[in-house]
Amino acid sequence: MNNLKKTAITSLMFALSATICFAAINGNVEKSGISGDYNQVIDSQTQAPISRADVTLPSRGYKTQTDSQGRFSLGAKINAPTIMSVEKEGYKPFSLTIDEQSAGKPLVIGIEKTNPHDIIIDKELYHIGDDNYSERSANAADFRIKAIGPFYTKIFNIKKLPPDGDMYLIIGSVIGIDTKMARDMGQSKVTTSFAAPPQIYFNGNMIAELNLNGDNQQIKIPHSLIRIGENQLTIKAGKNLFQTAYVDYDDIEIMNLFIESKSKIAAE
Ligand SMILES: [Ca+2]
Repeated sequence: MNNLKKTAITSLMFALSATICFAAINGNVEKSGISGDYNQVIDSQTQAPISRADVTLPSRGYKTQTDSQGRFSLGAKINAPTIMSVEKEGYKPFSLTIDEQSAGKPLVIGIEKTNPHDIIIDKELYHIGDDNYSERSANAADFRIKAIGPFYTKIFNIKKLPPDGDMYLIIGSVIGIDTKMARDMGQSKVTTSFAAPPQIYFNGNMIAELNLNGDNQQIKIPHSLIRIGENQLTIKAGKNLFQTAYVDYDDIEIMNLFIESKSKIAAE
């Protein structure tokens, strides 16, 4: 139980750090003297512009590429939280939840090169749930992609353990969580009910509950659960705790699942 509490607090901290990070992204913006405002993708280490990166709004079916200066524009009007993805070979999958306000300003997005120990589990956007949701939910005003059902599961390979470090599951972006905490934080506008948090299972063991929406949520994977060879990740939607007549799963969208290894010294 104590662990769950800790996870909730950790999630909260990550949500807060995601907010700070987001502000930094916006704060990083430089204006072009010639062509006015534009969005740009850069290498987070060298600050060099990245050309031909794929920028997508998967739920809108929108896709573009950065130009030779790493610049791109979003062709869609954003009026509710929407997951934007940036993909480039050799770099970690990146996603960011944007809304009307953040999409209205130029974004400078720094992406990071992959490390040899990184394991990409899935780069697709998934809608988990039952397609029955309130318009006031903490999701895009309308989920455009059909739900895959109340859970997501995937088997993937781990070839070797990092020499000295812990493995973290990274969830690139998640929107639509309508827990009490999400409501209290102002993420969800649902006033009449709330849902149990989505649960994350690693090889059949629950390792975390997600109480908040946000980008780059990190969950430590207990060493004892990791196998060399096949491993299974499962994400189960939470249930609406106020619907007793039938089971109503909390509809969420989730994107970019991968595993990063971090040195123990750096993590503590
Ligand atoms: Ca539902």
